Amino acid sequence: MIRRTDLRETPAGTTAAQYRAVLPRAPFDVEAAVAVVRPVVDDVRHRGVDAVLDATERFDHVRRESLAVDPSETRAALDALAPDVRAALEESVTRLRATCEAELEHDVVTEVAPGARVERRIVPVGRVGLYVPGGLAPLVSSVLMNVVPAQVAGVASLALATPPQREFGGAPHPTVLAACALLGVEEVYAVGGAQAIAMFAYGAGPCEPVDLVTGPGNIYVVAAKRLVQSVTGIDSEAGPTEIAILADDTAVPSFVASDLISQAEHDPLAAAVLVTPSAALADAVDAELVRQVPAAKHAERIQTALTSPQSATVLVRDVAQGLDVVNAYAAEHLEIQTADAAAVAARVENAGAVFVGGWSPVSLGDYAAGSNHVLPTAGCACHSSGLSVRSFCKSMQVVTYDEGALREIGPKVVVLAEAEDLPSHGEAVTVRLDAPEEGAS
Ligand code: HSO
Ligand code: ZN
Repeated sequence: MIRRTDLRETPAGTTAAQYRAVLPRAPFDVEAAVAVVRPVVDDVRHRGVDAVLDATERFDHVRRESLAVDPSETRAALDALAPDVRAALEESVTRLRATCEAELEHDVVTEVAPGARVERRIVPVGRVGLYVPGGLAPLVSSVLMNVVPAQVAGVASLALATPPQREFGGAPHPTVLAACALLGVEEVYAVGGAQAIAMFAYGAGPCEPVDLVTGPGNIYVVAAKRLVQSVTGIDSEAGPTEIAILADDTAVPSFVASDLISQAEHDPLAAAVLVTPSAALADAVDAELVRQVPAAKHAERIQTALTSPQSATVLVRDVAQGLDVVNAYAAEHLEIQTADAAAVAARVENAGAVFVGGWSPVSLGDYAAGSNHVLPTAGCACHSSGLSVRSFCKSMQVVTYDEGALREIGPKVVVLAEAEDLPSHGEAVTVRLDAPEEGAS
């Protein structure tokens, strides 16, 4: 079912770029989508709320009176939520909050010389727009993954947008609304797609512009995020989900297969990649896929994802070469199911998140591990991190020198200013050095 790529003969010294070339990714042409969404984004920018309502009618086939969801509606959704779903969401929030609180960065003061102080001050972003997709599934877990780190970071103003659904009378999915109420999010908009991102960036009707937009979405949402970057920050351009599994013959084939299937369930463009030195494991996983896929509810999209070129079983000589392959690929999610998994995981350099050992499936991280599931895709894990409390903070340096400290370093500043032929820079220091010393009689 899943194609096989044999890299066992690949010479030592194969570069990351060479490995990347044999592990293709799904087509994700954001530039083409930019051309599609530009008129929508421009319209919202110029006509505001009317443009958002028109786009909602056009794309979601819902004509709403207003963009905002009344807080009484979100509270009613929480009251109607099944108790077991509520308990699961609450436990997920507790774990996520614990990691966010532990990861919150603190101010750092460095005394670089007597009287010379540089402080790094952490400040939360003022206003954030969180996007929660509708799409193939109501991603209620994405509400938690966005809201909790923003709240722990101390973001004062938080708005959430999620598409209206025809089957719920033009309101967003009730479970998504219930999660908003659970977390105390009161500013909720029934707006999806590119128009939601434009609404956040430029403001529309009751929605004031935000400083930062975060959250996953389809290719049109990603394209809109790319377009609004001159006026607002964004978290990342998330593409289709990816799972890579580095496994040896100690792995349980049914576990490996079901984890590949779990992420293939998201999208026909999802990527599932097994990297293994064991041909026996590869065969056993194949057999499991043949057994498990037809029994899955979303068998069709799973089958498409697994049989498309972005998915593969990659045979390697040993775990060391497997590490080279997975580090080059830089998957959104990487599982390590090998002997001494912790030691192997310690050698991973590029992955959005790493799941260590047979008892840490990606699905756990999707919902309730305490980790965040908004992660870099498409190889961006080489330079970017997943969403975290840090994504909602900025740091700024605060410089405080007293007179003695400036007198000490000042001549060196003047020398450097002259070396750059910017003597007026030096003058701003000299004018002080030439002033009578404070405290001198
Ligand atoms: N695996 C997805 C997140 C998700 N899974 C939400 C289920 N719900 C991207 O990391
Ligand atoms: Zn998932």
